Formats: sequence, C-alpha cells, structure tokens
Amino acid sequence: MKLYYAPASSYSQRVLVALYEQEIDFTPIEVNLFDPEARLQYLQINPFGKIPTLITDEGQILYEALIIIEYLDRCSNNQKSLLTSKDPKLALEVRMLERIIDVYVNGGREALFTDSQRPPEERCGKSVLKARRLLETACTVLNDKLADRTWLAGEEFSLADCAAAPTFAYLRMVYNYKHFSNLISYVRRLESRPSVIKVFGSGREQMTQMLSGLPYPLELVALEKL
Ligand SMILES: N[C@@H](CCC(=O)N[C@@H](CS)C(=O)NCC(=O)O)C(=O)O
Repeated sequence: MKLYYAPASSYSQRVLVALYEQEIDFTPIEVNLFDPEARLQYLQINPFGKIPTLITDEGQILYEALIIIEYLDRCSNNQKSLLTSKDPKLALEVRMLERIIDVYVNGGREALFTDSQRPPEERCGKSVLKARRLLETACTVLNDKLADRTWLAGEEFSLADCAAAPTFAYLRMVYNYKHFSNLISYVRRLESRPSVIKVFGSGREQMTQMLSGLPYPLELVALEKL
C-alpha cells in the first residue's frame, strides 16, 4: 500500500501512528502541497487536495484519516485492534472520542490558529470565542474520562489516541491546557509511546520551518513548558 502524506501534517500523523502501532509495511510518498505542480498532480489522486490518501494493494483509493485507519485495522495481522470492533459498546465509545477530538479539539485548534494569524486588533471574534468554548468543553469531557483510564477509551490504545497525539501536541501552540491535570498526564504517556516519538521526530523539522515563516510566527511547545 502507498501512503501520500506530509511529515508535519496532523492528519497524516494520525495514520502514521496507526501504521506503526499495527506494524504494517507501506510505501510513503511525500506530497508538497505548497508546490503548485505537485499539488495539481496530487489532485488527480485526491480531488479535495487534502492529505493523507492511501492507495491499497488492490488499487482502492481511500481519503480521510479515520477511514484509512479503519482499513489498516482490518488488514493488520496484529491481535490488537485500534477500533476494538469485537466489543460493540467500546467500539462506539472509541468512535465518539475520535469525533470529539476531531470536531471540537482540532476544530478549536484550527480556529485559534487562524485567529493568531490575524492582526491583533481583529482577533477574538464571536466565532473564535465559540470555538474556544467548545474546545474547553471537549477538554473537560476528556479530562474527566481520563481520571481512571490509561488511554482515552480505557486500557487499550485506540483510534482515539491516534487522533489525540498530533492534535494535543499542536494545540499547545495556541492554547494552554495545563489546568487539565489528567489530560496532561495522558499526553505525557502518549508522547512517550514509541510510535508517537517516531512520527513526531520525522515531522518536527518541517513544522518548525512552516511556523517560522508565518506572518505571526509560532513555535512548537514542549509539554514541560506549559
Ligand atoms: N478530513 C481530512 C482532513 C485532512 C486535512 O485537512 N489535511 C490537511 C493537512 S493536516 C491538508 O491537507 N491541508 C491542505 C489544504 O487544506 O489545502 C482527514 O481526516 O483526512
């Protein structure tokens, strides 16, 4: 299988964490969406122009990190399931957590990031405040769940953790979540996981470069710096 990705892209990183967790062989193909020619070529594969995309050995083209991870889970020989599909109740919980991270945490992160790139006098509009409120609600919900769990859905590492890893690492650039103590301990565990260390290591340089070129430059923030 071939994965079209970018090392610093958070959605690509979700899939890379899943690939390493499930120990699946793949051919990585790096895409530079900032290069107009490469972008045009990539649109032939993914008309939305979003990364990642997976092409299976049978030639099926899959978009959307969540769907790609679902596919990877099916074709892994590993006994571990990232979707815990043998337990239907838990499988629903995993998917719900992934949605909370994608819609409210990542949605809030994107809104705050976009806001940080506006001139200071134009920041903190109504929609940004609303996104921030939803982000805080999501962090509260996750922090409560993590009171007695090692990983987001319990004792097994899941799809929800694949989504959480890059989302909470990048969130720190624009939002300080240190008041959520269970969440902080969880993110520390997450960022000590070999699959996550590997993925972050390969994306750091590209992300640092992108952040320094912003109109209002940002920096990756280490967890200990919060
Ligand atoms: N819903 C998509 C989102 C993918 C996405 O937004 N990828 C970003 C990189 S992290 C992207 O391709 N951005 C390029 C663009 O929007 O032009 C998924 O789950 O895969």
